[in-house]
Amino acid sequence: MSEQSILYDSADAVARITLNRPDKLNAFTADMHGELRAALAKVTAAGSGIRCVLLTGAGRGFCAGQDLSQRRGDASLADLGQTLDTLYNPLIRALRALDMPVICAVNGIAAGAGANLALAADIVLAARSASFLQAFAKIGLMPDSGGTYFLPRLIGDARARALAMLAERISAEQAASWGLIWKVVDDDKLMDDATALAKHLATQPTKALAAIKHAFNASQDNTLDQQLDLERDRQRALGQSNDYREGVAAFFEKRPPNFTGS
Ligand code: LHQ
Repeated sequence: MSEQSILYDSADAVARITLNRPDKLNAFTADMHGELRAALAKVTAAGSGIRCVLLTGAGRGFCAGQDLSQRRGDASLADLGQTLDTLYNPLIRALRALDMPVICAVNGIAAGAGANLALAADIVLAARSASFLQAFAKIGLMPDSGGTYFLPRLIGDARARALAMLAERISAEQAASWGLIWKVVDDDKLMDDATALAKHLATQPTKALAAIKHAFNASQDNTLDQQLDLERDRQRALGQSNDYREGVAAFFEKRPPNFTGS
């Protein structure tokens, strides 16, 4: 691989992963999937010390989904189910399963699988000039990479169906006002704000944040009874953590807690 299509750097327990094919609005190639998998493996490697992931894109786009130049002519007849099974679905599952928060800083257009990759994150910030597009129907496809799961849960069935069927682009402001994302920030503030947020989260009780993440993931499908049981089990485990002990001690000593993520 000559050009790296994924950039990885880490500081202060935050791993920043940057989609890096700016000329193609960071559209996904198979190589890029491989590099992204390798980056996530670095995050989860024993002793990495990483406690938060920040995902963003290089250039004027966040991600334009699948690179369609790899799907022209006869290649368009390739088995898309296999592509999803081997590339996109493992990626979405890996991000959702990660035992730490994933922040997504959407710096520009997020289209197709790129939009749904962003929605798989725990907290999504978008630049004011960014936009979201379920582009699939424009090329004869349906939303994938979790789009049909995330969209109705985040913004309701009516808006989700229309977005998917009409393939209409919505602004970051619209996305925030519908509850599709956490918030919109000025373009020139996006990376500073997202980095500050990620650094902050990396100082927080990582096990508790992971439990919060998994509990909210599960609550999408669970009954109240199941959720109460899950909360009991996860809280029981958190009650044995160093960070819980530290949090209570810090409260009584009237000082800020020093959470280690253990
Ligand atoms: C691209 C792409 C792109 C290649 C921009 N590919 N070059 C999963 C399983 C397997 C197969 C199928 O798909 C999936 C999941 C999916 O993601 S399907 C959906 C795929 N994505 C799309 O359909 C979006 C296609 N792109 C667009 O509609 C536009 O480019 C958007 C609306 C994203 C941005 O429009 P503009 O801001 O006007 O930029 P542009 O169109 O001029 O793009 C800039 C360059 O990026 C351009 O290259 P060029 O060499 O002409 O400067 C585009 O060809 C290239 N590019 N998206 N997906």
